Amino acid sequence: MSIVTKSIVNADAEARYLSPGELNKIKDFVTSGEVRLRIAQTISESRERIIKQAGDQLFQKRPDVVSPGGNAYGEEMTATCLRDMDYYLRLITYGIVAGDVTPIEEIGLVGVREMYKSLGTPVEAVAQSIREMKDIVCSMMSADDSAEAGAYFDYVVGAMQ
Ligand SMILES: CCC1=C(C)/C(=C/C2=NC(=C\c3[nH]c(/C=C4\NC(=O)[C@H](C)[C@H]4CC)c(C)c3CCC(=O)O)/C(CCC(=O)O)=C2C)NC1=O
Repeated sequence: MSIVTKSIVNADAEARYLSPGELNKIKDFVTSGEVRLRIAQTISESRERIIKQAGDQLFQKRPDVVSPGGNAYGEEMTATCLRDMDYYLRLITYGIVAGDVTPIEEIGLVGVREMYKSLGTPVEAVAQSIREMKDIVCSMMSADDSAEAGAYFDYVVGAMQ
């Protein structure tokens, strides 16, 4: 739920007008809207390159995951690994557009550590892949935009630790 919908649901449950605090939060959300949409657009347009380059960086730093016995070893498993990176990058764009990490959390982070554990996927290497995507994304934009975007990547990394 966006901050707008959330505030309205809360206020209506108490049959009251939006409070000054709620209106201020909505104002921040609207003011930052243009920046957030620009970031989401940049990421969406460059998603293939971001994932490819971040994957190359990850496999250079963690050759074990693509070596025999590694979780992403073999063409099919490597493709599945890159697909997971694509999932997280997509969820991050949802968070950026919503100005809220809830969609990322609900779709991709609830029970994530247990899930990767059961798959034999080293979760810290998945977190590393998110860091690599962050570095590439941040190198594509201004310092202000990088700071805004970076927070959502950091959130995902934090949730995997
Ligand atoms: C949108 C929310 C969502 C997420 C997040 C998700 C993740 C997800 N990743 C999976 C597998 C996988 N995930 C990886 C990923 C990796 N292995 C590594 O060593 C690397 C570190 C890493 C890439 C960065 C691999 C290799 C598999 C296949 C594992 C296997 O089948 O043994 C699976 C098991 C089922 C399948 O293969 O599709 C799920 C459910 N699915 C979802 O619907």
